[in-house]
Amino acid sequence: MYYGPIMDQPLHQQVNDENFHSQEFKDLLSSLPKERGLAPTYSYQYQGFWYSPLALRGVTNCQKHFHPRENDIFLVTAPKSGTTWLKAILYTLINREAYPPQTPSHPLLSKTPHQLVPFFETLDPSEYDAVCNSSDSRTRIFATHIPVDSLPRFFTDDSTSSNCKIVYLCRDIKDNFVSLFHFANKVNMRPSPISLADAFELFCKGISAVGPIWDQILGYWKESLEKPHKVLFMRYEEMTNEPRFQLRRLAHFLGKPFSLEEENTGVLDQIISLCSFDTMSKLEVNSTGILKHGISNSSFFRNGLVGDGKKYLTADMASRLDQITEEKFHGSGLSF
Ligand code: PPS
Repeated sequence: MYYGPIMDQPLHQQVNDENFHSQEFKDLLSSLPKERGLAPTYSYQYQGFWYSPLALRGVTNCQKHFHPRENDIFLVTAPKSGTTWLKAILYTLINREAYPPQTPSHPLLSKTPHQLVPFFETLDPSEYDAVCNSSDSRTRIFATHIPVDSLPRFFTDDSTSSNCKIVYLCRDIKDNFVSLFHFANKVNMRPSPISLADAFELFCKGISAVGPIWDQILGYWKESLEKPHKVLFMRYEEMTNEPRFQLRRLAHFLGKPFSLEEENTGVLDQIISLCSFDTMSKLEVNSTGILKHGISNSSFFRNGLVGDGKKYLTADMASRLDQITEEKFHGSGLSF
């Protein structure tokens, strides 16, 4: 049965389409707790996290059908924490020999980061093998929001021959929530706009894209401490404040450290500049057109500022988020 994307329908219609999901998946949905969340349809709770049907389909497909290649790279993020940015950076970093960042025909100038590095959640299993976004055929780069405990074991299991690496990126919770709120209304996730107050309540209860966000972050934080060779934990704010240091760290983790020559000829700065918010958001490919699920390319670029969340939240909202964050991360060594 066909249950891939239906190209000429917007996302909120696709997920309601009878032919979109297999019977097996529909049976799974009907067995799960459900709530009204940010998505146009119900959100479903699966293995402790809340998903739209589309995202959940990506998780279950990954669990059942994904077979890794030797050096696959998974970029995992909490939604709206800088995925688009790190997709661009990872792609440029991995392919810098084939496509030096200053080349006028660089793929990032004509394709969006989401086209070059697909989200698992938007792929049909039949498409996994066709992903070819690295000059090394043993490596593919995927992105996903799947929590660590819901990933197939081979991602983090040391006993397998797989050398898969996970790059995890998160962001200040207040900025993350505000970015998600704007995105939800911009892409009409619901038939009518959601208020900041309603979105906030859902977010605090964890009923948001792959929420509770704290649990998703904490899972990868712990995994990165236990298996630093498998999981690299990154933060949006650190990428903003010290991009060169973070880029070196990322390149080293992926086994592609910068050579002295690359350092001396400014390759790091060229990657940073090519993938910057300013450059990316002004490219025609990112400011026009829509992705296959009906989301406009421009909706992934708002302002890319650190600390922007505070402008939108009341003092009570900010302190409630801070309090939840403190309680959830207490004793973990992780703080925001
Ligand atoms: S998604 O839907 O999960 O893929 O969205 P995601 O890309 O994670 O988050 C979107 C936010 O990231 C900002 N953004 C960037 N910041 C810095 N540099 C670059 N190149 C970049 N591209 C996107 C984007 O503006 C969103 O943040 P806000 O705070 O809403 O501006």
